[in-house]
Amino acid sequence: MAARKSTKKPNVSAEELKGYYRDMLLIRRFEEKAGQLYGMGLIGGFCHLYIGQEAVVVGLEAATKEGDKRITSYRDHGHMLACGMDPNGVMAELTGREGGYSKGKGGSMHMFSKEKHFYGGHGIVGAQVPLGAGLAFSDKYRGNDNVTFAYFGDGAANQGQVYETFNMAALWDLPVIFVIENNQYAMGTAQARSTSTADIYTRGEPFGIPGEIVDGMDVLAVKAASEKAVAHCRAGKGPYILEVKTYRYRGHSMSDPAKYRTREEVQKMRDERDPIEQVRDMLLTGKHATEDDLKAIDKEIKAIVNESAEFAKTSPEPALEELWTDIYA
Ligand SMILES: Cc1ncc(C[n+]2csc(CCOP(=O)(O)OP(=O)(O)O)c2C)c(N)n1
Ligand SMILES: [Mg+2]
Repeated sequence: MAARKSTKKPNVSAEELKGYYRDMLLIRRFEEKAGQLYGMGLIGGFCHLYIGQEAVVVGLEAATKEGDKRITSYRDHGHMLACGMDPNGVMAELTGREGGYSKGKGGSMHMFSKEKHFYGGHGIVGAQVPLGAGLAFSDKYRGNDNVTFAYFGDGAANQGQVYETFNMAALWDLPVIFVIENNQYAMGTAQARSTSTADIYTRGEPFGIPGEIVDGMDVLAVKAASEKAVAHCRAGKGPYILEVKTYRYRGHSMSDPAKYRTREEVQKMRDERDPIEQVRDMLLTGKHATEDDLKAIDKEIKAIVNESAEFAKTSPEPALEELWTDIYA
């Protein structure tokens, strides 16, 4: 991989580039705050942070329109923020409060937004993939040109249901983009120890599903790939696979001792490939923004994240009667 400092020219406007910087920074700072609240005991249960992977969702969302859908795994806070869900509602769900997206009853892995077409938040590895194809089926059935983004990890790519889904999606030309967020690890297992193929997207070939590898640390590369995949799906040509190579800086979850990789490996990625720093460099070296402009964005994000933490601490716990609502039986 190339070193971070590059002379690459953005093929987007300065405003767009600043927007991506802002959106990625929101996810980074939000996740750092969630990590702090977890450390303080204010968040319980599982909590999987997205730090390092921000360019994936921000780049993919850059090619979406109203009506498009997204569904993902338990590492989901970034996806929610990137599609425009309210940081207050997400953080308050993490702390299990009434103001959370699931009224405090779902937690980190179980949040949804009908308004933003965000369908969770799924703790069973790979389970969201067939559900994603189902969402795409509903749009095809209705005859609109909406696209569904079904995100899953490199580890999830070894689940059998993924290939049952590939078959149906290809057979019925479903408008679904399978996004493999390849962060190189599934819990403590490196890709090479669990996965027979080096490039996972090639597993779409037997089903006739086209795909490609994308540099997931480069938000503009992700955006370009997203535009291509979206155009393919909207044109009725069926599913598409994007294998986005990325990296998570933090442990698998908050309880990960991280003994399976070296500190140096993580530090090298941070120093040379950080997605936010890359855009920051591009903005400053290309004179698309000044240090002061970026400081103003940093300040705005800090205020949003602090407010979400305050809301998440002060929103009341759900009332006891809520035990009997939003349940099947
Ligand atoms: C069906 C199932 N098997 C195992 C687990 C335990 N588990 C949770 S996350 C995970 C690793 C998944 O890794 P990957 O798909 O690469 O996603 P990442 O955590 O890297 O985002 C495993 C094995 C589970 N939740 N569900
Ligand atoms: Mg992974």
